[in-house]
Amino acid sequence: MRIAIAGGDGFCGWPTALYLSKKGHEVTIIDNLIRRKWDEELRSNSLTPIASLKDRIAAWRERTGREIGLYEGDLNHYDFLRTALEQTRPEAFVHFAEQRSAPYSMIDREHAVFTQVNNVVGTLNVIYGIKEIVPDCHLIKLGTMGEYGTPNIDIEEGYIRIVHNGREDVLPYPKQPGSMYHLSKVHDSHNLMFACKVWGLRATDLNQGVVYGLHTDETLTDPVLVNRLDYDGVFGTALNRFLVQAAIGHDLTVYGEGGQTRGFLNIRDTIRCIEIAAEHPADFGEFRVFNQFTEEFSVMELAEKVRAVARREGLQVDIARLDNPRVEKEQHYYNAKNTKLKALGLEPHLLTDEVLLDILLTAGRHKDRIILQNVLPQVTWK
Ligand code: NAD
Ligand code: USQ
Repeated sequence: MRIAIAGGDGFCGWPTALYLSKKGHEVTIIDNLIRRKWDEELRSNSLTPIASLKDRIAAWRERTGREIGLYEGDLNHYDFLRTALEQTRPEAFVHFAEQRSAPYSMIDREHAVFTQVNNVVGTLNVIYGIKEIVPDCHLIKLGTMGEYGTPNIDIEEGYIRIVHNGREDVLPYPKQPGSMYHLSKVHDSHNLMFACKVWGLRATDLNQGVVYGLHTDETLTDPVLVNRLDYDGVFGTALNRFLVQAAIGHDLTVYGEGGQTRGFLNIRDTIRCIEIAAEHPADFGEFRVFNQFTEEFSVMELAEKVRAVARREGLQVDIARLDNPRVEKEQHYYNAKNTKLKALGLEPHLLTDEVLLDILLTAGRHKDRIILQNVLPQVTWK
């Protein structure tokens, strides 16, 4: 299959590009490398030393003989996107290419506006590009579980049956996102649903939970192929942050009471979910929604797991309860459905002590690169 991967230089996109290339697909990456510029802006870095995208692609070619195409540019530039689509004619378009940090989007007005324009306009351009140039192409769009927020009822996969005043309908599940970034994903979902309905496009919205880990079979084959690992207070996500903190004996930064519960998945499952979505495209006119996570944990549960594994390794690790820099429920009901990807063949990699230890050891190997002042959160919601 010809597959375009927008955001293919990022944490989820790079291992996905390698995996799909290995599986024999014709992969083309579209990326403007802006994630690397945000590291410069924030004076931050990936814990792992990542090669330039061109060097990564060259190393993959040398190792496997497989070619990954590259279009370096911005989805917000429609002429650029149109050229990429005309020249590659993808059958599936995987869209990872957004500003994905909630704290980054909450820094100030400029960062909120940037995030929503980058994400919403970029996705609108992808919608119009597919409509104009490759209307049969299946759009696989990364959404987020955070679109739903934390309602006091079970979370369904995209839609909910509602009976109201004696009538009933299946309607989009209510959205209560918790940051300007998460809001951008909700706006994307609405635009996509409309485009599918009006123009008969086919799209799958993957409402992904928090991703942990970094290695996949492919990224492990050569140090030049290593994936990025974010640990800072802006781009680092909960479990990966705790593991890096444990590796340097830093207190684990649980925000508030720690009862915040989310869906989590291993990066190895992210790549497989994309493959499953590509192999089973949505119908024309269908806006399909999958919840893409494998297990639910509260952040305190994760911190306790990390502490136990780290202490077994002889690391002195404690849990700190920081004042929560975010505005969010710290104790709440959480029960989200995630059956659709499993029904299509996903076999989850679960969070075992072995998996935790593997990431902890990787973090330990690179701990000299950690910029200590980036570990504590600095962005607040208020
Ligand atoms: P990332 O920041 O590591 O990668 C995103 C990539 O997109 C970067 O390489 C960046 O340069 C590129 N990009 C951003 N805006 C672009 C634009 N306008 N034009 C071209 N390229 C652009 O993020 P990630 O962690 O790989 O996340 C990928 C996607 O998955 C995002 O849409 C994110 O919302 C979603 N997601 C991520 C997680 C997670 O835990 N990492 C969880 C749920 C959902
Ligand atoms: N948290 C801590 N301590 C930390 C970091 C986070 O307690 O050091 C808490 C947060 O307050 C929050 C939860 O952990 O309650 C998750 O935070 P996170 O930073 O791991 O994840 P989040 O901001 O939600 O964003 C990440 C990705 C985003 C994706 C989202 C999936 O950056 O792109 O959309 O996970 S989800 O959470 O399902 O919406």
